[in-house]
Amino acid sequence: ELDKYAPVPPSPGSGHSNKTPLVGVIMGSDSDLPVMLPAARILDKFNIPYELTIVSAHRTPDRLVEYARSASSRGLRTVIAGAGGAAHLPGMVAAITALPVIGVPVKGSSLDGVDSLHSIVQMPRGIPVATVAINNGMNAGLLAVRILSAGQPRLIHEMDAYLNGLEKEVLGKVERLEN
Ligand code: RP5
Repeated sequence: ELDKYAPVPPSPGSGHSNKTPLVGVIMGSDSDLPVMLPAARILDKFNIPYELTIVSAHRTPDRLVEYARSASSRGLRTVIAGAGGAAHLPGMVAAITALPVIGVPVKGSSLDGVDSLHSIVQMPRGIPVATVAINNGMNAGLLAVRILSAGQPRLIHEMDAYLNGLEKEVLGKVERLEN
């Protein structure tokens, strides 16, 4: 069953272990991959098992329904969905599964990604999609970690360490600039 959602391409990180995936990273097209890979890299960094695949809302509607319907029972805890243009993938997934869905607006060849941003962020009443900035797959990964960290001390601790790392990085730059 899980093989149907085999990752593309294989990740060098720990996310693609034999463990049951907790996060589904999906995208409308392989052309979205450069934007979505940073989400996968974050999940690797936090040792969170995930699956990564293509699900297109308009080109593979049956696959979309099957993916979203089975997501929770297969063990997923959250879904990150990226798409460009009239980006209905995250909203459709959120309509079918009760899991939290994070939408990544992908910048296409026109309208600078604002079309995708509006499509994802402007979900009507009742079906929320947590939307990150245009092309910001990394933040989608980080938000997924935060969602999973509720009640998980290991992840809270590692996220705190990550934030400390960001702070140190900036303070190091301040130091170099001022001295
Ligand atoms: C959307 O259309 C995809 O999410 C992608 O961002 C965009 C273009 O897809 P391709 O024409 O590159 O396959 O469905």
